[in-house]
Amino acid sequence: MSRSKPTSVEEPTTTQVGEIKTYAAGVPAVRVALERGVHEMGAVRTARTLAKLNQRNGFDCPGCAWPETPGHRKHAEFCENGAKAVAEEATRRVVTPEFFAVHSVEDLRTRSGYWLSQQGRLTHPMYLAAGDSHYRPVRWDQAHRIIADELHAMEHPDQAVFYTSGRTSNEAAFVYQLFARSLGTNNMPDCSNMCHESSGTALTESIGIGKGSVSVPDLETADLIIIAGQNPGTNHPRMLSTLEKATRNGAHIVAINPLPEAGLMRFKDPQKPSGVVGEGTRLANDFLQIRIGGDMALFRGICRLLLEAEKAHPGTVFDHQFLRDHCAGLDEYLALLADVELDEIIEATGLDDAQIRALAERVATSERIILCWAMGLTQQEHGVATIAEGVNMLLLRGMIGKPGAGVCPVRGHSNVQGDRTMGIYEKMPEAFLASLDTEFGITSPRAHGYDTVGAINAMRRGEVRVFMAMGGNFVSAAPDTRLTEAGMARCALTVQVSTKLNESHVATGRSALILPTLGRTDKDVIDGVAQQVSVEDSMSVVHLSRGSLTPASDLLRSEVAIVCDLAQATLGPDHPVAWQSLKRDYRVIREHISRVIPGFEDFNTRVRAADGFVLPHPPRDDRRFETSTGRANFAAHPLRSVPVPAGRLVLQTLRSHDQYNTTVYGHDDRYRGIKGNRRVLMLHPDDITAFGFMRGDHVDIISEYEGPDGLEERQVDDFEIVAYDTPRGNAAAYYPETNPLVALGSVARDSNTPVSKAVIIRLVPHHATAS
Ligand SMILES: Nc1nc2c(c(=O)[nH]1)N[C@H]1C(S)=C(S)[C@@H](COP(=O)(O)OP(=O)(O)OC[C@H]3O[C@@H](n4cnc5c(=O)[nH]c(N)nc54)[C@H](O)[C@@H]3O)O[C@H]1N2
Ligand SMILES: Nc1nc2c(c(=O)[nH]1)N[C@H]1C(S)=C(S)[C@@H](COP(=O)(O)OP(=O)(O)OC[C@H]3O[C@@H](n4cnc5c(=O)[nH]c(N)nc54)[C@H](O)[C@@H]3O)O[C@H]1N2
Ligand SMILES: [Mo]
Repeated sequence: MSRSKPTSVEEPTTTQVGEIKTYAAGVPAVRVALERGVHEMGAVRTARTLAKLNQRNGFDCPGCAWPETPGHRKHAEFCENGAKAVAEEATRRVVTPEFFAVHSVEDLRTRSGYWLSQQGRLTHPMYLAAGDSHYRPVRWDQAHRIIADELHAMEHPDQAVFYTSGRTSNEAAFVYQLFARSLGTNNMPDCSNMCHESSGTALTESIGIGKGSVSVPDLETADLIIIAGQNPGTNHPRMLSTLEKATRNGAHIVAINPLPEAGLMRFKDPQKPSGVVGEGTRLANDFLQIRIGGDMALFRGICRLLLEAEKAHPGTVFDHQFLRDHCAGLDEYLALLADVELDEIIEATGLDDAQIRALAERVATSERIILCWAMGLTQQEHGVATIAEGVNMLLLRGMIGKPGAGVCPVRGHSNVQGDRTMGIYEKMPEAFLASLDTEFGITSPRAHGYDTVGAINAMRRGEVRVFMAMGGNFVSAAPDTRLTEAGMARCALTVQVSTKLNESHVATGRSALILPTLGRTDKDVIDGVAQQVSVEDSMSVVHLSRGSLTPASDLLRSEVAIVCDLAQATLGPDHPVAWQSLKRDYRVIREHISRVIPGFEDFNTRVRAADGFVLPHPPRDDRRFETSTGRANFAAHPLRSVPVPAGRLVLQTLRSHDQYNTTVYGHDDRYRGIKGNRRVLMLHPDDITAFGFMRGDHVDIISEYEGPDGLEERQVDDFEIVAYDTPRGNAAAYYPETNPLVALGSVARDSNTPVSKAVIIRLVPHHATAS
């Protein structure tokens, strides 16, 4: 098959600012998706690929974790951004050894992440020896030997760290954690530590399981859907079809966000005639333009108003039977509510009295309420407390474990939830470890390992010898880019299992390996046998995924094969795990999973059902709460918000419409009307004036973080000011360009998630420091 060579990539420089869009999807979305596909893959490959997306016998979309509507796998279920994620992976461009011979690591370090990813799919295992200037091709067996030797040279297994991004299949994740634990470490940080960790932490404490409790049919039949801190039009576009259906069924939708995100306002379904012409469907009935970090105060204020209403009309607001039969900690929580001042709530949220009362009234009178959220809530210092407060609100109304109601943390990466189920977690519970040990005859370590921030700190102290990443782009996704890079540089060996080139391949340890792997769309054939993998979506549905495209090179290996061969090379032929038989037939891995992880009984049979199968969820299934008290717990955290310090701004770092996390697809943020430049800072027009700037001015951004040793400052240079509809004092800029501003020490209480949505900043004119 002929493949095109890497192309040079133009970096646009002029910024165009247009109108903020008031609707999402529609015809432009389909056109953009198809153009991108044809550009990367050619027409035939595009048609073939999109036809298999989210289909039965097809592959799971690598875009996001939003579920397929049950029974709908026969229709084309994809969205503009899912199609872009596929085009990005299925591109025909390739990065070969000749590419690395031309470009030294030094040279590649000067390139943007956009440029790196645009070069195409990695085709060969590559090795950067200590002191060398270029990556050179290496055989697979040599690569495994290099890693095994370095692992054997460690004084303690905890000198190794095994990171996972959330695209890794269940099967690959399971063998990966089995390898790490066989080696003797729980050092398994993952992208979830930077993502929904606050959700998992809060939900486990409150309802005994860290996963959402609703399904697509629940959303379609809810009468009140609250969407806080999420931008589904860009990040979960298929959710819009579900919301549209909910609206048609009479749901009232409330969007809580500092920004008027297009996808929350109106939706034009590109797959229906009504989406091609006309206004589309109104989605959010109410938009509450909240201040960054104000959500906990809003939920608490609502609970206070619910309490007042209950007092005024006893027995009409609270679900007394649910509270009596299933909850703990109510009295303590109600005592806390008694002290709430509504003025304090108004100040923290920036909303007015009427808005807060109207939402409280809705919450008091709706029969089926669902709370959806994503990064706007989790990546806050008080993210765990905020989510727990949202759950408190639902508990007062008995909204867990009944149809059409519940919690809906909308996950990011397509299998991030499954990876956690499979044991990718630095502190898996004893029951899992014991079961793993019994199944395989190993002794898993019991001491907790490092999470993402913990791993970076250990690297900086020089305590990590080998860092291995199963996918992702650790250097660019992690907070505090410069400190993270410095930490990587202290490792003896960094290993990246990747599909495409990124910053983590050029900010390396003293030596480094790139191991090219198959993606979701690629055919996975081992010893002539076609393999399938499985994934778990945001609503605990497990189903199969099978790629169908010819891989970018014959040398690509599946993640499962890479782990099993590495384990064999490291642990030797006498190790109790039969690594080679796991690698040859993934059904054997699923057999093991079925015995180790509750809910996976008869895995190989049940996963073949058209819609897969649903994992157990005790609160959802029968209002069972496996918490410390055996009941759903009211959380009584002190009220927190994010006031704007004088002369400063609070910055949130978010995604544009044309990126997948650290992978930048293009420089336009279509729905926000910002085109041609990602180094922009969105500010309220009055703030621009108040700070003495004009739109179009270029500034350097300095973040301020009060660390244990005093004030720490970090800086990024040359951002263009754009006027935007955001609350006063609240700014926004894109991730990952602004990650250098997020202090490593700035983490969410209890979940250790980097606070990427509330960075205190000040601005200086760009020229002042440019010379
Ligand atoms: N196309 C595409 N799809 C993706 C991704 C991608 O990069 N591109 N990433 C995937 C991943 S890993 C994830 S985790 C998800 C992320 O999905 P989102 O969480 O939707 O992503 P962000 O861009 O971080 O958007 C955060 C939203 O929260 C709002 N926000 C910020 N601060 C606050 C606050 O204090 N309160 C409230 N109420 N809102 C706030 C922002 O204005 C923004 O609308 O998407 C997944 N899907
Ligand atoms: N400032 C700030 N920082 C953030 C966030 C934020 O909102 N603001 N969001 C955080 C969140 S929610 C997340 S989830 C993390 C994301 O952190 P990561 O998951 O580490 O980052 P990605 O950008 O998704 O990783 C992209 C890389 O994954 C590789 N890849 C893609 N597909 C595959 C595959 O199938 N297999 C393998 N082995 N590799 C593959 C490609 O080489 C690609 O370059 O970032 C976090 N960082
Ligand atoms: Mo994420």
